[in-house]
Amino acid sequence: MEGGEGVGKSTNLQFIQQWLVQHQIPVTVTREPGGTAVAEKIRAVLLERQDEAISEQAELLMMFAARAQHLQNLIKPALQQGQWVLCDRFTDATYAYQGGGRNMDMQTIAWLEQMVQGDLRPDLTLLLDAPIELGMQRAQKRGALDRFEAEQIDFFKRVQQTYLQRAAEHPNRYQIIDASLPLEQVQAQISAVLERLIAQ
Ligand code: Z5A
Repeated sequence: MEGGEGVGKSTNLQFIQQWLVQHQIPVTVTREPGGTAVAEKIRAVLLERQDEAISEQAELLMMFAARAQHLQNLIKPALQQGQWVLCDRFTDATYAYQGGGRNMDMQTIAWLEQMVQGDLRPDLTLLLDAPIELGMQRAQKRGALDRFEAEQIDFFKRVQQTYLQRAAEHPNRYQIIDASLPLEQVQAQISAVLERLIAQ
């Protein structure tokens, strides 16, 4: 599950989890950065607003350090047990935020992706897309902003553009969901995608 901030990833993740359980599909729900005890500690460092500036390189490497822990200790074991893994953000977020948002080199990200993941990629990426201002309004209702949420609007525009570009480059894996609509209509779009997926 991917998208800018406040587009409804957490809300719809719960909806997908319930949908899969109703269809008797075993599922592990998780998130990035995070998902294991060590990866959650890295998440805390990444999101906290602190006095010492975090360099872009350190941020990128911490994303992949957390991902390596997550893959080894949670995602791969779950897949081996036959579970579906439903993840709130994954490596497309690194392309979008570090590559697009921070203008870091996409080839370096691709190299790290290959090193950490080998050939493992998501089967399906749902991109929840909504106007940036709408997502920010929804997210701001929750109170204090984290280190990413405190970025300027141009940063989020680059993030959104990169997501849309990646969706165009990987049309078989990506499904774009119009997340600006009322929740029932967002969830109807998601259900239709899931119906098609399990019918394959
Ligand atoms: N990050 C990165 O830079 N590189 C990486 O590789 C990875 C991550 C993996 C943490 O992400 C940060 O890490 C993230 C990118 C970076 N930073 N940002 N920004 P996160 O996923 O934990 O944080 P987030 O993107 O800010 O997610 P969020 O703010 O929790 O938003 P959300 O999960 O998409 O939204 P929500 O909580 O489900 O919904 C927000 C509110 O809107 C809530 O009150 C809902 O009830 C409401 N809502 C949801 N849908 C609707 C509709 N359709 N209508 C009306 N209201 C709605």
